[in-house]
Amino acid sequence: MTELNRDQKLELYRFMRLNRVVEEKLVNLYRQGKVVGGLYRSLGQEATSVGTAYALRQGDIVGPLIRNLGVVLVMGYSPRDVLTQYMARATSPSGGKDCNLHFGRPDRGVISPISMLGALIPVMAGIALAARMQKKDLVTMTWIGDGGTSTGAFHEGLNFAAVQKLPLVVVAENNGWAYSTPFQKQTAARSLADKAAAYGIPGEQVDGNDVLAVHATARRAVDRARNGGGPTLIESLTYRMKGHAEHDGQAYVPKEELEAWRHRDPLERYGRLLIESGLAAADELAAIDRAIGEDVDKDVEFAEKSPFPSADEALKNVYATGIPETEPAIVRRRS
Ligand SMILES: Cc1ncc(C[n+]2csc(CCOP(=O)(O)OP(=O)(O)O)c2C)c(N)n1
Ligand SMILES: [Mg+2]
Repeated sequence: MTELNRDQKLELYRFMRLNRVVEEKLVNLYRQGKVVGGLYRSLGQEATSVGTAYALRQGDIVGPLIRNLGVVLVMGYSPRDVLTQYMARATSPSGGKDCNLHFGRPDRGVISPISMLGALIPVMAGIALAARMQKKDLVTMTWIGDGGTSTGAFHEGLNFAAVQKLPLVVVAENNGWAYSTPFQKQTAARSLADKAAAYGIPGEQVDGNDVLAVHATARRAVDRARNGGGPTLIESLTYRMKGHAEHDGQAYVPKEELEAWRHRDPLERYGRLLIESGLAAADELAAIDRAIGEDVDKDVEFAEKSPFPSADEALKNVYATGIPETEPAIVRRRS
């Protein structure tokens, strides 16, 4: 495995900052009633999204969850698309027909994030199987919360991927809570990584607030998948610093627990590491932060000035019409 160079390490910082700034702007817009629907934050979890997705390369395919803003930013989504989408504007990727991160980008290898917990694992296993049948060299990656690991789809998908030795990486993001259910009430297992043994695949646990450790672990799993070694289950230990969504005041979360995790903020921690290791000067990081803030402000302005869709657009692009121009490749191979 090759070490990340300085530019790549700074890029990780940039993506984590971008992840945080876009969400902070969204909170302001939410409080002004300008976000349509819920706002699902990833405060404190940015290192997990960014560090894992950064281990992939062009051509790989991801199935993120709505809390994985950092993943889609790494995969090339623009903050402008994210902001207009959250605000249901006509200029958004779905033309204002859907909200939050419910939009895919096949050209960027992103399957639309959905809300049916666990269902992405069989979907991504299926994509990995189809890719193998088409002799395409690609790895698939998906994310699941601690709560989502209790679903039947998690078990079925992971078991199938393991038996078929599919190139799939599953990142179990253990942030301590599934809405108001704490980890101890979610599973009797000691850890989510332990569950890998039942499927006969490697399970690795990583400090989810240490972006370099997350990246190294994901990179190992991606390399294993690419080299025919099958799936890996990564458990990223992190913490949900906000409620389930912006409307949830998380009154059920013990204050001391929240306070303890506040000191482990992944972005502050990584910024300190970059400075202390001499990789970046404090004013260099401050300049990155400033530039991101200014860019995102422009995108917020664009989104605010964008119109809502007009009524006559309501039924456009809702249903597929006609026969797709390209047949699925598997059908083509038979003829
Ligand atoms: C199959 C299914 N069951 C229930 C829900 C409702 N639901 C959405 S998010 C959520 C909690 C998820 O917790 P977790 O998997 O730990 O992810 P986190 O929110 O912590 O990122 C629930 C119960 C759903 N979307 N899909
Ligand atoms: Mg959770």
